[in-house]
This record gives sequence, C-alpha cells and structure tokens, in this order.
Amino acid sequence: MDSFLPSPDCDTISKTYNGQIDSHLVQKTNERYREILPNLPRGKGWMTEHLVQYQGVWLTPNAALKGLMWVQGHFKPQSTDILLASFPKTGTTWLKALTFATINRTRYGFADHPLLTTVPHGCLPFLEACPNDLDGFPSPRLLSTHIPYTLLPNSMTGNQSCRFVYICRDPKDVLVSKWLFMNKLRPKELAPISLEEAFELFCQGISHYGPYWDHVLGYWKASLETPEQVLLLKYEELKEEPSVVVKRLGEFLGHPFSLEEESKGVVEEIMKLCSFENLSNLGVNKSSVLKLSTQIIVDNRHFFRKGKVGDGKSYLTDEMIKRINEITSEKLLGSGLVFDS
Ligand code: PAP
Repeated sequence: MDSFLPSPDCDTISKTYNGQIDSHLVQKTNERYREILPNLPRGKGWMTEHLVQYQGVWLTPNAALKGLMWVQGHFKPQSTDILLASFPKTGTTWLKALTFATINRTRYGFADHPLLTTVPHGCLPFLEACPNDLDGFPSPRLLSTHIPYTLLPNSMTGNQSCRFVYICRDPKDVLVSKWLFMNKLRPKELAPISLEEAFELFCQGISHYGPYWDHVLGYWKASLETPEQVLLLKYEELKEEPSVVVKRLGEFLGHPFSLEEESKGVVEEIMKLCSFENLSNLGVNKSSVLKLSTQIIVDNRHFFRKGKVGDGKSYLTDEMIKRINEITSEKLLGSGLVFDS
C-alpha cells in the first residue's frame, strides 16, 4: 500500500534540483531553465503572478516548467505505465479515484479502502512533481500528468509505449471551475482575478497548460491514431453513464470486469466509492490538506465543489457563452470531437 502513496507534492522537484538524485543532470536542467526563463513570453497568471509560454503551452514559471523540462529530458517511461492525463479542472480527481479503485479492486476491500482516508490526488504520483522518485515503483505504475500530449517525449507516446486515459470537459465548466479554484489559491497580496479577466485569458489560451482546446485536441487525435494506447473520456459521459465508462476503463487497462464481478455489483461499488457525494463527505476530504509545493497547500475540500454538468453557464453572460461556444466550434471543426452544450 505505501508504495502507492508517495508524496505527490512538488518538493520532490526541489529534492531533484538540490542534487540528491543525479547532480549532473540536475545542474544541466537548472542551467537550461535559467537560460530560457528570461526569454519566454509572459502572460497574467491565475494563481501565480505570471505564466510563461514554453513550446506553445502556458505554465507556471517554476514547478510546472521545471517539471515539464525534467520529464522531457530525463523521465524513463515503462511500457506498462498508465498515465491519467488531463487539463486542470476537467475531472482529474474523479478519474484518479475511479482508476485507482478499478485497478486495485482485488487488493482492497470497499469498507476499508485507501480512498476513504486519502484524497485521490494522494493515491498516485503526479509525474511532473516527482519524475525521479518513480524508479522503484512496482509496475504497472499509475501516474498522473497535465502535460499536453504533443509535448511528451517520444519515448512516452506511440505504439508499444505508455497508456493514457485522458479526461476532458465542456470548456465553460472548466473555465468557471478553474477561476473559482485558482482564486482560492491566489496569494493574498495579489488582487483576486475577476471572471471577466479569467474569461479573456482563457479564450486567449492563457491559463495553466492552455490553450485548453489544443490540449484536448492533442489527446483526441492520439486516441484516434492509437486507440489501444489512448482512451479519451468526457466528464459529461461519465456523469451520464458511469457504469458504462467504468467498464470501458477496466477493459482498456487490461482489467476487464468479469461476469461474476458484474453480478456481484463490483462496478456499482466502485461508482459509489468514487461518487462526488461519497468523496466530498469524507472526513479527509472535508478537513485535510494537500501540499502541492512549499508555498501551495490546498484544502482537500476545494477539489470538490459542485460536480455538476453545465454549472459554468450560470456564471457566464449570454455573450460569454456565445463567444466561448464559437471558439470551441472553430477550434474543434473537422476533428470529430464535440461538446454538446
Ligand atoms: P484538479 O485539476 O484540481 O485536480 P479536477 O478534479 O480536474 O481538478 O476538477 C475539479 C472538478 O471536478 C470540480 O468541478 P466543479 O468546480 O464544476 O464542481 C469538482 O467538483 C469535480 N469533481 C471532483 N470530484 C468529483 C467526483 N467524484 N465526481 C464528479 N465530479 C467531481
């Protein structure tokens, strides 16, 4: 069990950069980081003061950029790795819970399951935060990432490489969820970011790991090209037919539910355990915290807000809805991917 619960906090990055793992590589990455940082385009940050644009994606200048550079340069993937990939606020927490429960369903009982005492983010490592602490992990390693598919090193993509489960969500719900969440994490000395401002930035693609549409399209195309390696799920379809999606997830991961399991209600047990109602009411998710970095500590309860489809629209004006829908149609045109609302 313990091996499944490494600290997912970004301090491990500092450990890396302090040279405890491979001082030569650390030094090289640090030098490269210091060299490129001043020349990167800057945009307004949601949680931090600024974001920087690196290889077309907007990142926090410290942990996210360093994490990406480290993964690109030095991560050693294994063909059995399972990556849960997402753009922030699209359903990551739920996907982590469902996948962790699905692949470990014969290992843990539902009455004393780790998810009852650990926030889903604490059940598996975040790749960008601890890429070096993963070597001793038993396979298959279950990891999570926010890195866009197109920026992953070749060693991680394509046939015979890692498998990815990607979750995406209607951009209006993502924007609003992200705006509310980021303002909670925004340091007190920075004025809160208004919805109008967040909307403009989001539409311009300036948000962590944005542009959102590029992020989604990268994984969508990969799911079409290599369906055995990349499974794309929508938050909305999970809401509508969770049991169908959980069964698909089990099959994709090579852990299909047997008829016996189905008749015993194992799929339903997993859905119940991972439901918004259950997780959001657990003591650990009501009152404990998750340390994302030395500066950023998040109350677990912030990962569980409403968990509804379409809630974003109640915050946005008609013009905002029209504009974001137009951008979405334009960006996804011809891709075959649609968001219905
Ligand atoms: P993260 O990027 O901080 O990990 P992520 O989990 O991707 O966030 O998304 C959070 C959203 O998922 C929240 O949506 P909301 O703001 O619109 O409410 C959160 O409420 C929702 N969520 C979290 N857990 C669940 C769950 N078990 N079932 C359904 N939705 C959930």
